[in-house]
Amino acid sequence: MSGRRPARSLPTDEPAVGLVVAAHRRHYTVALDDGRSLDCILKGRALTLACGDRVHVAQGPLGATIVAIEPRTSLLYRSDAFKEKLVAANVTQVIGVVAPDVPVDEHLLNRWIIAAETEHCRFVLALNKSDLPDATRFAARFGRYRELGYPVVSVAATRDVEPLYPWISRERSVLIGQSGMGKSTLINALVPGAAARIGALSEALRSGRHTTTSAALYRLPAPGGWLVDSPGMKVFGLAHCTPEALARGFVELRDLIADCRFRDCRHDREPGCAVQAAVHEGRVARQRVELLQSLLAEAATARAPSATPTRARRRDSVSETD
Ligand SMILES: Nc1nc2c(ncn2[C@@H]2O[C@H](COP(=O)(O)OP(=O)(O)OP(=O)(O)O)[C@@H](O)[C@H]2O)c(=O)[nH]1
Ligand SMILES: [Mg+2]
Ligand SMILES: [Zn+2]
Repeated sequence: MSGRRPARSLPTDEPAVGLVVAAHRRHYTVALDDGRSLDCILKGRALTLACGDRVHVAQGPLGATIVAIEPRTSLLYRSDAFKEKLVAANVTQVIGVVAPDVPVDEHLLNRWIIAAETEHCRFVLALNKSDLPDATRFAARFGRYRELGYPVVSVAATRDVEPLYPWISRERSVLIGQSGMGKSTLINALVPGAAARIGALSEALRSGRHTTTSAALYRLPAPGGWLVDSPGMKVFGLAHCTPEALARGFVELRDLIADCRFRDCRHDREPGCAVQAAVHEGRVARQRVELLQSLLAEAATARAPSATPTRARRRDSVSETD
């Protein structure tokens, strides 16, 4: 993002191709393949973009306008019955960031994992602020994610981010997490020249705190690699996921679910439920199964006729007002 000469208009009428590097509501910054950076608008409400989207830009009457979007390999987004919030497009990896000095909402963490699995992205859990005194005890809490097969990486954004390098260098990643976990501080440590604004939690009532308000993409030195910084999120609705997709997001339950007697088993009290049998035998964590049940119930409510909006769900880029 940084170091580019901002240009407000294109010299020719030829559409130019580039990468969305900043998204705030319907305004986007596009890094063109020729090296220039352009502030763009998007006409109409049918389309919404996210950082990571490849777009075509043309000069319109209102300035540089995004006229086309290239097909996406992935789209990380969250949704409830009424709206969708795009987080990042074309990512290969989702990095969840947690830290010992902010209460971690583990249900939220599991939702990021499901969102990543649904889009066939790798999920990595970064335990940040490993310099804090209770970091070892904190890390012990997350051993079960490693057991599920997810890399768990301890780092300190303010001291040593080296453990993350092997995971990010050639990937297209998005950092996701609750506010104050240190996502922007990690970006500044990982990306040469990045100047993401960070917030100090110690300030009284958080006034004047530089919380991230919209997503931004930072290129990495290795060709094709980049990182997206996203605003802290308190909720991550998965209303767009089918019951099957939600269940597939639980890696340890995939094979079990195939053995349930009923195809539409809710894994609650149904006879012949292989998931409940595994819970009773201590082979899978009850907490994860409870989360799956609550997600299935939530998805059913979002799909219920009374909850269905008369218009299609509104689509937006993530921002501070979420
Ligand atoms: N001790 C310590 N503090 C850190 C570390 N990383 C970040 N911080 C501090 O944590 C606070 C929040 O950091 P940010 O990078 O703004 O957090 P964020 O996740 O981007 O927050 P939002 O933008 O609100 O989502 C700041 O005061 C940072 O200095 C770390 O590794 N160790
Ligand atoms: Mg931030
Ligand atoms: Zn079942």
